[in-house]
Amino acid sequence: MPHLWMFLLQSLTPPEHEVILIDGNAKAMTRPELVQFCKDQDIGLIGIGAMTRMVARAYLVADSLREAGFKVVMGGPHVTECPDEALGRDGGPRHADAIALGEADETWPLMVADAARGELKDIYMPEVDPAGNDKKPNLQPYPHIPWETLDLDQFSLVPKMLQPALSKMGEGWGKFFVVPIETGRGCPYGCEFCTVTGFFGDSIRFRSNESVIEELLRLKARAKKEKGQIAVFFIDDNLAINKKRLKGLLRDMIAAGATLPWVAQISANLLADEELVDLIADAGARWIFIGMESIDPANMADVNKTFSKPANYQGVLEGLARRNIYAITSFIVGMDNDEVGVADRTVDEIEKWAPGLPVFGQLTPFPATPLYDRLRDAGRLKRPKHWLDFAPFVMAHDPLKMTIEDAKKETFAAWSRSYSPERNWEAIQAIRNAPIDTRIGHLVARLFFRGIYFPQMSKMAWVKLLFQNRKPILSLTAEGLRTWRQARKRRRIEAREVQTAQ
Ligand code: B12
Ligand code: SF4
Repeated sequence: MPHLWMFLLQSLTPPEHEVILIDGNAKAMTRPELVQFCKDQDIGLIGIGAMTRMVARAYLVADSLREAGFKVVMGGPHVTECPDEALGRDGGPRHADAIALGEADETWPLMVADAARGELKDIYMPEVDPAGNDKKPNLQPYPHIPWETLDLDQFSLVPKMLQPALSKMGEGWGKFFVVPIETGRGCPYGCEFCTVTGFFGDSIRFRSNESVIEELLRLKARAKKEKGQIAVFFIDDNLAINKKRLKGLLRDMIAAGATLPWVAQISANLLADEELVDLIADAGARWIFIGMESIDPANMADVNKTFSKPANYQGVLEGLARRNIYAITSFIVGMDNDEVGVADRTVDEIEKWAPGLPVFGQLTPFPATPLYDRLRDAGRLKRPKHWLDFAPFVMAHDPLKMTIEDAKKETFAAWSRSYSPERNWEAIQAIRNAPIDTRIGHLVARLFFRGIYFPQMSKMAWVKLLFQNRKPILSLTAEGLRTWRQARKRRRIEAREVQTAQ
């Protein structure tokens, strides 16, 4: 899925400048290739955005580009939280000529204009109100992102080698895009590990329903033109943070026919409302991402997330599953009350619920979060700048009741159990009454989600995976073909009946 900020800032760029977007996840280039590309294109200013997770790589890219003489500006959550690092004011090397702190909707055009005049400053930050708080963009009006004309090819999720074969199967199979859209910003909940409340603020700003619907309708038209599928990821941190507003938006979407398949993040406490879940289903939702974090209420209290009650998780998932919506359930390993065996305890519980796509991370102290400060003050940070020394699934601090190595093993165990061929078969069996396309979508999603932890980067890895999961694949393929043939037969009979009647 592409990152929204690139498209957003492109739309906010003064019109006399051309913007070229490259997503480092979708279009892999070596650093020399990137430098050459920028020279060939005669690029005047380079903007790089990165989360903490990928900032070390972003710095390397920035260093190569600056060495080649390009001006580099950086923005996004990490540089906002660690501005001195990017500017080399913490004793380390300098990586950026300038940085944008916080939301850059209003500062980006200024940066571009200053760069064009050769007067780039070091730091750009939003204006401050009399109380000393950042003035946040109110999202009304919202910039026009020209989805109808943008080149989305680098983001098709259908592998290139499969596109010709899949296109022959009919409309909608050759290309599949997931497009990020926001309807609001901000979250007041302040979970201890999260950067969102600090970055976007605790007051929420919403776009107008009309502006969201207008964007959805343009995407729907684009999907039709491409003869492909477009799904939307509503990237709001908690789409249902204001239930009344969301109900209004969903009703308006349904009335306007602006109902593409979509995914959104919503916390479990807001999903007990039957009317809301009905509207979510009617408006096209397929998957809801829920930050469940832990099945242990003591852990939830430790991270200031008691509003989300593990005792309610099963009911919430079943309410969604009754409407053929499934959940991506996110868990954190290595919380302070976790002990060895937490993976099995958690997965035992998950397997009692309607199946979803569980993902397991580890408690990670992101800079400028209350969690970071608490662990630093308690002297528990083992790698205080873990992002410069990134190690996958190796915690940066000592958990209280197990070791860093234990947490690594527990994470491995949770992923292995949750995506084993046996579990995949069980999950598909558990939803055997759901429509066939929902079940196929579920299986495909399970095979891809496994790759978050077990990278599946070669054809061989995929062949092996498909072979191991042949049982559900063959069973769903046979049923799918039967359903397709029956539908074709029915259509032919209906056509003949119409002809006879005429
Ligand atoms: C969508 C999303 C994802 C998607 C990313 C897919 C994609 N390609 O977009 C998914 C679900 C896959 C994902 C995964 C992860 N995510 Co995420 N994600 C988000 C989310 C919800 C929305 C991002 C967004 O579009 N925001 C809206 C735009 C407008 O805001 P923005 O990106 O910050 O951009 C603004 C400014 O920052 C600035 N800006 C940004 N970049 C640049 C660059 C330049 C040059 C300039 C001038 C300005 C600028 O201008 C923009 C306009 O104001 C954010 C939370 C949030 N609300 O932002 C978390 C968030 C970014 N994710 C976060 C995390 C931790 C992760 C994971 C590491 C989680 C995990 N444990 O696996 C993974 C990492 C995945 C990876 N390796 O890439 C953290 C990052 C914290 C940090 N300090 O880095 C966030 C902030 C959430 C949180 N709870 O704290 N994520
Ligand atoms: S509810 Fe989600 S976005 Fe809001 S503070 Fe908690 S983890 Fe962050």
